[in-house]
Amino acid sequence: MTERTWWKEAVVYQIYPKSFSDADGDGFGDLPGVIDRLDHLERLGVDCVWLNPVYQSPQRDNGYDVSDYRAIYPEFGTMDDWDRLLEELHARDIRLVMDMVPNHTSSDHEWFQRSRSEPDGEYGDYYIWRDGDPDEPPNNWESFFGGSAWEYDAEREAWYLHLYDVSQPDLNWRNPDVRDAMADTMNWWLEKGIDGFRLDVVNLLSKAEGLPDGDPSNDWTGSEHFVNGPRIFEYLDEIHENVFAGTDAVAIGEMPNLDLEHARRYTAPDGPLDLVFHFEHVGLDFGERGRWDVGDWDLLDLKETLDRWQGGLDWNSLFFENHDQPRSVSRFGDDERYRYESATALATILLTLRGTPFVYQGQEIGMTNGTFESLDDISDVDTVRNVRELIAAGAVADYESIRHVVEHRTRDNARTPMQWDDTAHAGFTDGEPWIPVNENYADINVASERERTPSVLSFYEALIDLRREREALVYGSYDIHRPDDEQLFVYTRTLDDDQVVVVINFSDSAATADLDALDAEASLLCGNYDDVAAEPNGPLELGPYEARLYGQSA
Ligand code: TEU
Repeated sequence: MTERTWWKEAVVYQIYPKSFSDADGDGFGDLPGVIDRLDHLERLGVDCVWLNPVYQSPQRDNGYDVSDYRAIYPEFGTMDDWDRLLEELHARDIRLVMDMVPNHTSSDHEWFQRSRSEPDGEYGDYYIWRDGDPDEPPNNWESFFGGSAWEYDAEREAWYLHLYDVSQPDLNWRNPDVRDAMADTMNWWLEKGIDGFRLDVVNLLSKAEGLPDGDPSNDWTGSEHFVNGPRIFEYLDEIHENVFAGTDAVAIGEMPNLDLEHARRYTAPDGPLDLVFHFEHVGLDFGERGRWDVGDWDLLDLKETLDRWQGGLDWNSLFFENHDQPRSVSRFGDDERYRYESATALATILLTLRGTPFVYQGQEIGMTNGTFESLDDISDVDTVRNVRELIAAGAVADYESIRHVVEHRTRDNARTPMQWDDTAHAGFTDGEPWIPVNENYADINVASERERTPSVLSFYEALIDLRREREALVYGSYDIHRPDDEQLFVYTRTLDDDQVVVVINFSDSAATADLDALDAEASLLCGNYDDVAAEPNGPLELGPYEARLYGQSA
């Protein structure tokens, strides 16, 4: 029997504040801007906000390079603004989850500055330093953003490890002072009244003893030595004990390269975390060059992955988008012919599978991927470094020959400004936005979505309402039907004597569905097409990307 908790019932809305709403006209989204838009969240019906990092930071990786965990980056506003945001959210019964970055800091952080200048001082052992030949990195591990994961520091005359950008040195979690400092920081925020943390790359904290070379044929060289490393459960249990135990704050682990077996252990009743993010379904479209290629996927692949995680884990985190992923309607749907239909079909999956759904800003209005004419138009450090690396290695000739991959994949797709209305810069800012607005903003924006019927936005609102009313959609068991159907995604959610049947034609052609799962007296609860009969009356005739929910007795 699943224990009932607030975060299982919640729909979470992710805000990437840099691109959400700019109140002071500097082109950079901010906390007062978020406060100005809370009515949108209230109307959408979400229960919780996950806010991407707003701490002091040089912004090389848009805030995942933290230089002070207890201060707000001035372009986002002040600590008073942050306090007001928390108050305004709570006044609307919306919780707040902050983003914590425990694996690395910015190289501007005082800890790193002192670590490099005073090797024998208090912070000397806060990072992963190795002596040795300045021309030869200590091992062959790669940075996720491309190139070696090591940088030689001329001041300390030693190498430091950075699994991400060169400005993001990895903390040394073997050092108990580091673990205490991170727990203190998290407790400091919890005492301010927040409702939990999303923990960045938290399965990478423990590195293998001796830092051995990795297998170069691995997609991310070295990862077998730092993904779910030898002491990871010890570190996470300690965080649980010192930070989360005895509170109802949620602990959400973001975990690259996470497999189901580890996910189960991390979220077991006596495990350290409540929720984990895995990336298997958003890796289905990788190609031969991994992320920097576009590969083929089909509905059977998507169903197989989602179904395996539904069956394998008691409680999933459900997402198709976040600030690191392209727009889901462009990636999994059809953002030209069937934008409304496919965005709402995806919304149906997101909001009716078993687990906690995460809606990323703009997803609720069906925002799409952008166009990026040259590498100079890209802000994302991940894309810029990796593409430069591929060009330098001769793997691709120039930007033009990899442009289709970049436009499909780059994290900038998620970071173009939120589209509020059809005024200049989509109503995001009165100034010059830090990243250009998607060209389609005059057509796709919150105001126009509120006017047109049907709309992606009103569908999200309706489904979120339904999820709140119908407990089977939260706590009900999940069963797939017709797993081998190449066009239809069909499953039931059952709680006691109540059952919801979810039927989705996830294809761009019409489909007929004669479903054993559906009773003659089932009644339509919700759908993304108009004029659908209230009762099934025989086989269903479904249009492209049509989604329907029926209610019936179990
Ligand atoms: O991302 C970590 C990361 O590597 C994955 O999210 C990756 O995108 C995924 O495995 C899909 O391939 C986190 C943050 O979300 C990201 O914005 C930061 O740049 C990164 O950590 C470093 O802090």
